[in-house]
Amino acid sequence: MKKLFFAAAIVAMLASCAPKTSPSDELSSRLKSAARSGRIMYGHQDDLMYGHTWNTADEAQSLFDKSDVQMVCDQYPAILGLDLGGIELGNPENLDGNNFDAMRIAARKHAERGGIVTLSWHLRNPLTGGDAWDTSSTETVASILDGGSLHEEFLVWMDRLAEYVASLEIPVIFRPWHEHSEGFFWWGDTCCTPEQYNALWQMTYDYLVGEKGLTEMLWAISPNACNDFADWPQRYPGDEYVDIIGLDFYCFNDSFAQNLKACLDIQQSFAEEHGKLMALTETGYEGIPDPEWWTGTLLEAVQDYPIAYLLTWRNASDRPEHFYAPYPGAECAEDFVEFCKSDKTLFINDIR
Ligand code: BMA
Repeated sequence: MKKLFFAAAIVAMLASCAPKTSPSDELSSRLKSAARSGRIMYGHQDDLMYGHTWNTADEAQSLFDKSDVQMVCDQYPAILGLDLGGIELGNPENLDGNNFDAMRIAARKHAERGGIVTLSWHLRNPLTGGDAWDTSSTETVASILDGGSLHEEFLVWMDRLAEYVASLEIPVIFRPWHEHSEGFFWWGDTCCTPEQYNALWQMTYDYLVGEKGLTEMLWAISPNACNDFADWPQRYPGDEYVDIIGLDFYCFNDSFAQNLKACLDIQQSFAEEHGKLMALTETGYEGIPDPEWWTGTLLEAVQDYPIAYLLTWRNASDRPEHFYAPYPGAECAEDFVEFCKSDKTLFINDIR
């Protein structure tokens, strides 16, 4: 009996000395093993919130089990993308009309099913009062940095975001300040210097992780396209602030696959050089006019890269032409089923 007790005590001691794995370490391992396996996790923005012809906002109480993707291929995406735009003001809904409480339920449901959640943030322009696309001032970033006139106000914006993210109680991939290699947003390359951009990212990280204790997030950075990708290491806050090197790259014409591969080559070198994961953080072809786009173009372009996940944008329920994933009856649905069955992709059942 005594011997047994000692053996149990030694096992317990050894277990307590073993390095602890945090939820975000586990998340990172899941992404790494996908990248190593040569299979890419598929993700869809707002997948459980609404689809081409439906919206959970119209339901009295949603179970968040409906999904355009799931209706087409019988599997939920591995990755669910959600956007926090509006949380900074304390709004009840995000910029695309998703109720934040409903988003919390959807995010948890997705995680319970074995999926992974990624959060982007199309936040308002704190200086002009405009939206994320309001690039009318080159002073916005400077105004919220330490010493800027709106710094304290911006801390309140981050407090609201932090409270919401903590309330999800799941590890997430956080992807702020995206597409900064172009001038789309007030934090883009036409609105701030590389030094200001890097300071913005570092401040966000230090505040959310250091002050607010949000340690269970992986941080993804994602320039848009990359004709000038050679420049983008300058708009990079440093290895200690980033876990995933992303890329946002959409299809507009026939040169998509070729141009995407050229970008992925550069992205892969950068990710390897910095020892980071690689992801295609936003992609898609609005309205998917090519019925064989999924296997014929997208998969063909990405399959030889160690990409952990790719995420296609949303199927807006109020804009019939604005969809990036199939829905029942869509012309590309059959091809998407092939994409889902391919041994190069991972959906939710493949990752749990
Ligand atoms: C864009 C469009 C917009 C949307 C924004 C943020 O690409 O889908 O309608 O508001 O993303 O989700």
